Amino acid sequence: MKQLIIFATGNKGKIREIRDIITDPNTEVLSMREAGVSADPDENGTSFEENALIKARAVYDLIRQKKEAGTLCFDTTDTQITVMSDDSGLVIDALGGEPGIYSARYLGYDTDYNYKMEQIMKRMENVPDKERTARFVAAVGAIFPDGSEHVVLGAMEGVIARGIYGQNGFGYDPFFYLPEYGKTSAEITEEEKNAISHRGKALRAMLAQFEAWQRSGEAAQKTAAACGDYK
Ligand code: ITT
Repeated sequence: MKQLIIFATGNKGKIREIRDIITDPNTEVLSMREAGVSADPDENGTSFEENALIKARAVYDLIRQKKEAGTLCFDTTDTQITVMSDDSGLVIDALGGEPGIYSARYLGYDTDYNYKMEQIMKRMENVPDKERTARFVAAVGAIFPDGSEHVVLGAMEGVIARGIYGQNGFGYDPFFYLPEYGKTSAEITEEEKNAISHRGKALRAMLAQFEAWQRSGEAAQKTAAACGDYK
């Protein structure tokens, strides 16, 4: 059975990282647009976990409706579909956790990230180095092929720098300093970032849960077959 993961995101930076993290050759990853659906639900949850599930449910419902109507734009023969989502953000201790779940919307969704980072650095001008701690947090939500809902969290610790450095990554990476690398997360390679990132950790934990779910399904099938034999 082939595995198809439809990722409920419109963020190209996220999808690029997700594709690099999910390396199983039996698993195909499609963004929601590639799967022919576009959901933009109100992210009105109060936590990363709630918002991740809101996004996953919205895409799951659209896929189910299209499947029932026979209008899916991809072949589902011998394929199990899982919908996953990522709700993530930057949590800065000296700002009481801001921008947190509002990271994408902070100072306006379409506002240039250099401007957003400059404004945050201004607000933190007088914050001493040892109090500039922050973390990227990602909640990966998933709806497995049986409709069950799952969510896991990952975090990457760092420090808010006093300048903008590097071209890799996306969003707030250029001012997120990783002391163990002596670089920002926009200066390390994508491979290095995926190995330590909030998204990498949460996604790998979710894939492990998915594998456990698959194994329990196979075990249940074997038990049913054995009971059938007994009858
Ligand atoms: P989707 O909802 O379509 O997935 P989004 O960009 O709106 O895309 P979020 O609501 O989860 O996603 O907001 C996450 C924001 O947090 C993202 O836009 C960045 O500003 C920031 N962010 C999250 N992970 C990041 C990372 O690895 N590097 C830099 N910034 C990150």
